[in-house]
Amino acid sequence: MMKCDVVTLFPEMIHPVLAQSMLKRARDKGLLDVRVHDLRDFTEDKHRTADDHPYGGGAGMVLKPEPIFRAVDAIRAGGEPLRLILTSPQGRPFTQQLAFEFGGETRRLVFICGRYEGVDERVREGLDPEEVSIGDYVLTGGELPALVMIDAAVRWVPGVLGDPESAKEDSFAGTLLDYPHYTRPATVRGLAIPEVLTSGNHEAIRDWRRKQALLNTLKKRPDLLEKPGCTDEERKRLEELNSKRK
Ligand code: JCE
Repeated sequence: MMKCDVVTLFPEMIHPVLAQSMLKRARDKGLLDVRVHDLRDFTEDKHRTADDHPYGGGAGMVLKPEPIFRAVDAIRAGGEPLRLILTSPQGRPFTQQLAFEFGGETRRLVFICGRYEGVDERVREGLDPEEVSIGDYVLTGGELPALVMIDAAVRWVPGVLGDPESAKEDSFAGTLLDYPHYTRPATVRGLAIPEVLTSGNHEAIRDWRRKQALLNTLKKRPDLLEKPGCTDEERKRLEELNSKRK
């Protein structure tokens, strides 16, 4: 069971994503508990102001600290241990390793989503959240990163994927990219599927897929093959394949 909270000025960005496909099914099965908190509910002025101009001047707005502090206080009041995560382009990179960690986390994962120019720096000082980035590009806020992290993490919660092997076998779980997949029809617009897949020879299919995964990785992401997680067997097969290529 994965438990999380999303603290956001835009709860309507979160809800529809949670209501579809795997995330919906995980929630229906009781394997994912997500609570979405509207920052405006933690404001105290008539206009429910959650942002303000930056001290020192300059363009843009900054999320006010108090609504964020109050939202986290309210979550803390539930009494469960928390793991606070601030989504930010300055954060440590989100990886499959961290997705796996989040998926097995027993504490509630609290995603604090920034907006505009970001959050008041005292949120970092006061809450000391882990700062995590989903990649080296700037977004308009932390909602999509929070959803990306929840989506990647929930796959590691036992029972979420139909087949427990799926999480492991998918691309990036090891160091290799995936092999090509095909479904019916056997021929479409003159494009046929590889014959081996209809041979019924499971050993041949396994070999073919392994080889395709290696070739795919070599062609599209050769950098992945430099990584230590690549097994010696994979490296050896790769050198063989490489030497046979013209
Ligand atoms: C965010 C902004 C930097 C000025 C809150 C961006 C995460 N991997 C990521 N890319 N972008 C984000 C992210 C997360 C939260 C916020 N911004 C926009 N970022 C400098 C403005 C505001």
